[in-house]
Amino acid sequence: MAGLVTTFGAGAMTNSIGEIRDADFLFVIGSNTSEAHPIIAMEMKRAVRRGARLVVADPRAIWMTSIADRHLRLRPGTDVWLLNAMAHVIVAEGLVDQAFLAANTENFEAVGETVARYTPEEAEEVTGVPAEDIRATAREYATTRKAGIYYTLGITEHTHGTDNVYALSNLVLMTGHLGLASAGMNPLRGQNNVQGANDSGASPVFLPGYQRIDDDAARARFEAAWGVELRPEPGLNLNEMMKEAGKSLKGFYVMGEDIVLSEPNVAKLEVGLNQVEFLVLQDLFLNETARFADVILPGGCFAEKDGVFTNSERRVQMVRKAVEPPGQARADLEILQDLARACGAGWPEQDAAAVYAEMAALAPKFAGIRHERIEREGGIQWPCETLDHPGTPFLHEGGVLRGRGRFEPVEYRPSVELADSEYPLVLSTGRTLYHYNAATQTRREPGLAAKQPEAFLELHRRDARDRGIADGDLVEVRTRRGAVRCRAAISKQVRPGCIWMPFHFAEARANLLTVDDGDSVTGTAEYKVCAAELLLLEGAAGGGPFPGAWWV
Ligand SMILES: Nc1nc2c(c(=O)[nH]1)N[C@H]1C(S)=C(S)[C@@H](COP(=O)(O)OP(=O)(O)OC[C@H]3O[C@@H](n4cnc5c(=O)[nH]c(N)nc54)[C@H](O)[C@@H]3O)O[C@H]1N2
Ligand SMILES: Nc1nc2c(c(=O)[nH]1)N[C@H]1C(S)=C(S)[C@@H](COP(=O)(O)OP(=O)(O)OC[C@H]3O[C@@H](n4cnc5c(=O)[nH]c(N)nc54)[C@H](O)[C@@H]3O)O[C@H]1N2
Ligand SMILES: [Mo]
Repeated sequence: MAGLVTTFGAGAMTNSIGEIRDADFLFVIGSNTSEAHPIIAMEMKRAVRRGARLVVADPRAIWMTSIADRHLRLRPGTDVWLLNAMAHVIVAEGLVDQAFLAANTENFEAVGETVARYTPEEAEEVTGVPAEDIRATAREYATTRKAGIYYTLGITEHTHGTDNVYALSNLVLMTGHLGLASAGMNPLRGQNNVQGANDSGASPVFLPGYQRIDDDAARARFEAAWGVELRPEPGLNLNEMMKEAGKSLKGFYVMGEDIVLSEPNVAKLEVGLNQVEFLVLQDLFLNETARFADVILPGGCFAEKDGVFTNSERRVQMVRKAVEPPGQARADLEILQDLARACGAGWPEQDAAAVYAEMAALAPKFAGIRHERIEREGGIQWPCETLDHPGTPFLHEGGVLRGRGRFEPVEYRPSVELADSEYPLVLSTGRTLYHYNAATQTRREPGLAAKQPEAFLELHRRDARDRGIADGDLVEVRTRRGAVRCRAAISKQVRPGCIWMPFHFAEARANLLTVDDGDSVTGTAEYKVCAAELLLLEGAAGGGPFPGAWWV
């Protein structure tokens, strides 16, 4: 979001899911789409079947690479080299969309100068991707009109995540692939309502509707409506908060996150949490973080409350209460309202529809959206500024929202922790089809739990042989921060020298291993790269072929 706000003026997917099927060129980078976004992957499949070209840039072989025209199997963390080299080819071969550049962008010269130094031949040395593949991909992308970019955490979960987004934005701007159907720059959102959470101001910088807290005029509008004074300074981001646990932050209110499972370098975080004086957990279940809680407020799940979720394509959709929350559990909104009243804030009686209407009155992007309208018409995509506006399927039509799209030159910076003689392997982490993040929900579902009952570590046959490890053996994975035990899955998915594990499993927490160094702009941790070593545990019995990836 930070990268896209800077370059285009709006931090969201530029285009819609339904447009994917009509695209002629799909560039999927750092997204395991078929496992993490299966519905979107289905649209991609549909496009490929129609004849669209698909290029996947990913260190791992994933299901998407099995239907791709080309797999750019880059070394982890080298995306800036790959993307700058593609820009190099586009400039060198005169494929820049000059008309779009003149009418809609600024600062191209700076990028032109930078990418001149990023030759495909040198890129091949750094990334491992053949120079000819880089050239061919750049040409195809630049010369196809309906060409879209789709990316997720392989791009953002790095210390240079925002740089990666800038490098991608530069490609979009120099080819003019913006403001058109089936094109654009599409970050596929992770959680069902992460877009809605950002939209409504769950951020240390933004009030609802991406209005900055340090913008005096915006703040004054909210102060008048709420009858309170607001502090102008942005708060701490998530990564900063975790580092301040038990230091400047003595109290924690954790709602809908299992922090000791999903935050990086959790052994260090746990030391801080032990110093925290008061921790409230509002969750559906006693998750791992519950061990640190003083008070637990049982929240109702999605099926136990009314409200809206905003999906990846900015579409605000209704969620309706189907069943009553069990026991003492209550909808999150009711819990928060009661808490505010107990604190003397004097909040009025408001249902979810009234809360949304209040936000719409203060945030122009959503001014035309109401629960009643969605009930009548179905989901609406913002921006939607008036009650008779139909909503916006793709952004930047007829002009970039920022005014002019901004080119941001970026230089390659390596990941913070590289493999060395002591820790010679590169560990990356992520998710699988069968479990959802902290897995508090999916591991309670017997069908899913049976499909994937336990943690595993994927490794290349060569690295297994070097260490005397057989498929299914019990291994210990070690980094400078901690160690976990799980079974080894010998896999064709990972490159030699690289290992991979899911972060879903509480008994083998991948985040005991990861680094907590964050992106320089957003603080997002480098979950995708750290240095590791593997050890075969004595006496571990090989259990025959071990089912790691579901499709191999
Ligand atoms: N089944 C299931 N679906 C989910 C989730 C889940 O837990 N389970 N979680 C949801 C959430 S919150 C999110 S954020 C999304 C995440 O969706 P994804 O980002 O697709 O999920 P990851 O498993 O993190 O996969 C990241 C991909 O980036 C690649 N990658 C790693 N390092 C690099 C690199 O340096 N460069 C490049 N180019 N690629 C790299 C990995 O090999 C992998 O294919 O999924 C959502 N959907
Ligand atoms: N190593 C590694 N770590 C990662 C990642 C990675 O790729 N690698 N990915 C990161 C990413 S992108 C994400 S998004 C995070 C996700 O990590 P988390 O946010 O911790 O995981 P979730 O499973 O999405 O949800 C957390 C909690 O919300 C609760 N919950 C679900 N619905 C509700 C509700 O309606 N109300 C309330 N109050 N609680 C609810 C669940 O029971 C669960 O305890 O993990 C991050 N951590
Ligand atoms: Mo996520």
